[in-house]
Amino acid sequence: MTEADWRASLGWGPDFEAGLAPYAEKGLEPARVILVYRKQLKVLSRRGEHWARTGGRLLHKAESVEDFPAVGDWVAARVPDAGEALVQAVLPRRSAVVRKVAGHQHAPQVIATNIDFLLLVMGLDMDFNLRRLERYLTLSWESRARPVVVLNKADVCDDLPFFLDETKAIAGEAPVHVVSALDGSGLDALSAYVGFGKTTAFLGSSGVGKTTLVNRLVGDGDRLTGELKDDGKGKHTTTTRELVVLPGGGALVDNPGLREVQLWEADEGLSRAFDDIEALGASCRFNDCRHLEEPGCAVQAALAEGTLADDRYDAWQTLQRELESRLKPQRGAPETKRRERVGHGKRRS
Ligand SMILES: Nc1nc2c(ncn2[C@@H]2O[C@H](COP(=O)(O)OP(=O)(O)OP(=O)(O)O)[C@@H](O)[C@H]2O)c(=O)[nH]1
Ligand SMILES: [Mg+2]
Ligand SMILES: [Zn+2]
Repeated sequence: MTEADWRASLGWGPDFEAGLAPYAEKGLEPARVILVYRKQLKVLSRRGEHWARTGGRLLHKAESVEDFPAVGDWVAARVPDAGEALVQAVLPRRSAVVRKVAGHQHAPQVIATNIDFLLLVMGLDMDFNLRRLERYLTLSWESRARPVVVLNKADVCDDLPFFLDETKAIAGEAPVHVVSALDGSGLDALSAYVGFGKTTAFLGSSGVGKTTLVNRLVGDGDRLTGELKDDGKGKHTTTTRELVVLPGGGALVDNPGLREVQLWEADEGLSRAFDDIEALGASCRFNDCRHLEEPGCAVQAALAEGTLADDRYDAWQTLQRELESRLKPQRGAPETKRRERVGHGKRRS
């Protein structure tokens, strides 16, 4: 494989080329972060895997933990023949999946970057939860990766049409696939999201079958990605997030199950995940309508008519409030201002 083919197989493009240019002049080469373990990184260069550390300049320039290298990043690195590589810069990201760390108002966690497709895996068993899926979709749209909903464990579900309809009703533009990682049904459809030049990440609660799916898609039955931990009940739980390169090109990122998905920033994400409410909002009388009690609110009208489901609206409001309360710089003041503005917005022409 040529250097160019190697890069292309992992999704390299003109955007990264441009990002690398100033560093290439200094003799740095591109590498992709495949593992982050505390302060240590593992990167993949054309010449193989290397342990790496983050250069002081990068750490110094970083304004938040979001700027630190994360799994999936393309970086400019000095890669010696032996010993640790040194990561000097993170190249601008195509996408970044970021959530808020539970219990910390100001702590983002970058789950993975430069993801093309984010496979949101939900089990067609007790795991099924549309409100949680809405969170995942919001996070996905905000990340700029394209979400794909995967309903797994079709083999244990006795009413597939019902669950499929319910899911499609909230999935918006995201495609929905029903599969069974156990018996292999439906998996062919997922091959469109995996392979040469693509990076595909799997997100979902613990036990939904992410690792089983990854193994199926890698096509090597015994290959378990990441580090697996026996939880004592004979179950294997993924504990490490790792980017795995497929034999034919492309990369997969398996993830430990998320217990909670709290949103970090999701303005755009919320609009896209709730494109039905967004579309209705275009007909509200005021263009800054908050869809609460304003006169001429198309969202409230749809609720009254029953064309918009109450629980869908409630879910949107919950996420909206969650984001607002996080973004609020000081308690009190901004809320008052916003309330004053309600109903006094510009009238649509
Ligand atoms: N019935 C059924 N069981 C499945 C299917 N896919 C996975 N499982 C089982 O579900 C359990 C959990 O699967 P994993 O692949 O480890 O789940 P995971 O999402 O990687 O879980 P974490 O690593 O903890 O996040 C295992 O016992 C799998 O055999 C499926 O399609 N049908
Ligand atoms: Mg797993
Ligand atoms: Zn409105």
